[in-house]
Amino acid sequence: MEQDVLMQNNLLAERNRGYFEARGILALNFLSSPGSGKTSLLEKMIPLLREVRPVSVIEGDQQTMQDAERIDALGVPVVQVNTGTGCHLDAAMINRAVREMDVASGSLLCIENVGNLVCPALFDLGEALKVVIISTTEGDDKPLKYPTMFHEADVCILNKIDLLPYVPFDAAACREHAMRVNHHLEWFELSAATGEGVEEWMEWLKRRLEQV
Ligand SMILES: Nc1nc2c(ncn2[C@@H]2O[C@H](COP(=O)(O)OP(=O)(O)OP(=O)(O)O)[C@@H](O)[C@H]2O)c(=O)[nH]1
Ligand SMILES: [Mg+2]
Repeated sequence: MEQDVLMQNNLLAERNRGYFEARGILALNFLSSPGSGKTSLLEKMIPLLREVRPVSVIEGDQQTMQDAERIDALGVPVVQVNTGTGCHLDAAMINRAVREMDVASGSLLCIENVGNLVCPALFDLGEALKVVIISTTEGDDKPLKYPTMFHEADVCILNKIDLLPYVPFDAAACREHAMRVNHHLEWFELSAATGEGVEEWMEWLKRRLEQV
C-alpha cells in the first residue's frame, strides 16, 4: 500500500518536473520542523529575488491561510494548500496549485512544505532542489535523529544564528552531523530575522537560477 502511494506520487512528480523544466521554472521545496523560519526566510528572500526573476509561492500547512497572507503582502502570486490531517504536500497538490496560479516561465517557484522533519522527505514534488532548514533552537543532533530528511536534501540552511549567544547549540557540530548524513549538502548559516548571512545564500541561488 505504502509502496503504491509513493509510486503514484513519483509518477506525477516526474510530470511536474517535466513541466517545470520545459518552462524554465526553478522549483524549490522548503522543508523543516514547525517554526524553523521557512516563511520568515521567504519574506526576506522575495524582495531580493524579484528584481532578478518573477517569484511565486505555494504554501503548505495543515490549516489556516496565515502563511499565504504573509506572502500575499509582498505582492507575489501565492496559493495556500491546506492538507487537513495530512502531514506533507504531495505531487498532486502541487499539480493542482500550479494550474490555479500564474507561474511565469523562467521564474522561481518556492514551495513551503508542511512543518515536519519526517514525512515530507518521502514525497517528491517535482522540485529541482530540496532545501532543509534547521534552527538554532532545535538542537544540533537533529540531522542524526532525522537522517532521511538531511539525506534527501540538496541544501541545508541553519537559521536563527542571531540566537547562538543564548542557546546551547554547536553550529560546527550540527554541520558535521549533517555532512555525515549527506556530504553533498550545500551549507548556509543565516538569520532570517536580522538578514545576516542571507546574501551568501542569495548569491548561490542566483547562480543556480542562471543555469536554468
Ligand atoms: N530570532 C529569530 N527568530 C526567527 C528567525 N526566523 C524566524 N524566526 C521566528 O520564528 C518563528 C517562526 O517563524 P516562521 O517563519 O513562521 O516559521 P515556519 O517554519 O514558516 O513555521 P511553520 O510554517 O508553522 O512550520 C516566528 O516567531 C519568527 O519570527 C531568526 O532568524 N531569528
Ligand atoms: Mg510557515
